[in-house]
Amino acid sequence: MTITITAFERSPDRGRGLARDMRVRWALEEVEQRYDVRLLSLPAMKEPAHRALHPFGQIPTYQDGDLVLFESGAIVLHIAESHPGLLPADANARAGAIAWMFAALATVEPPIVERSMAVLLERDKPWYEARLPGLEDRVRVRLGELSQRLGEADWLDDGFSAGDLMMVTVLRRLHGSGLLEECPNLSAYVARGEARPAYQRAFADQLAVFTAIQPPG
Ligand code: GTB
Repeated sequence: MTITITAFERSPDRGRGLARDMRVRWALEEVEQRYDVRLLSLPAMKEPAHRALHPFGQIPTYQDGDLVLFESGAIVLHIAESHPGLLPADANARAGAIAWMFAALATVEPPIVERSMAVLLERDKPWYEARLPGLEDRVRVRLGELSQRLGEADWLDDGFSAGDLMMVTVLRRLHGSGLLEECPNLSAYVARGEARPAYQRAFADQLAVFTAIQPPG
């Protein structure tokens, strides 16, 4: 049975790999699973046919035979649990890697997304200039804590895991903000993730979707 995931037909990130299908693509590449991608327009995501797969009318979804999943964290965890390569064999180490996945999604991602949404949607609002520093400080707190914990290590625990995959995809959303560069070990950590061949394949595939819709010239 072929795995099928969904992604934006026209990603608003213009192929920068920031939409959440990127983490699913990367996980599938890490465990060397082939997959198909079904591209969806925004209106199509809100149609009953897609809502049957995703109650919130979003991407990504994951289908493999009778299994239908939504939520990128649940999808990456399923992939990591179904194939070797993304979770340690030792039960305690495995639980630790899963804890890092949750930390990425529940503790580090929210202030990063809140900042991104303000930059994207509130630039023209009278409160924007006053609000941004507070939002950035909340991101800085988490980055500082994460940086302290990572120290000089390559990955959050012993070897690269689904926890690192999730954390790197979350931190990538700060590219261009200057915030990541304030913690050089985190910048290097993200660069290490992005240098992995599986990441590179996933990135190229999602970029090709965007490039294909660009008018020639
Ligand atoms: N918690 C869910 C998950 O992790 O799967 C969140 C899924 C989600 O937010 N999906 C977004 C979506 O479908 C796309 S990824 N949005 C359409 C809608 O809600 O109608 C979020 C995203 C979008 C764009 C950028 N960007 O341009 O940089 C980055 C991230």
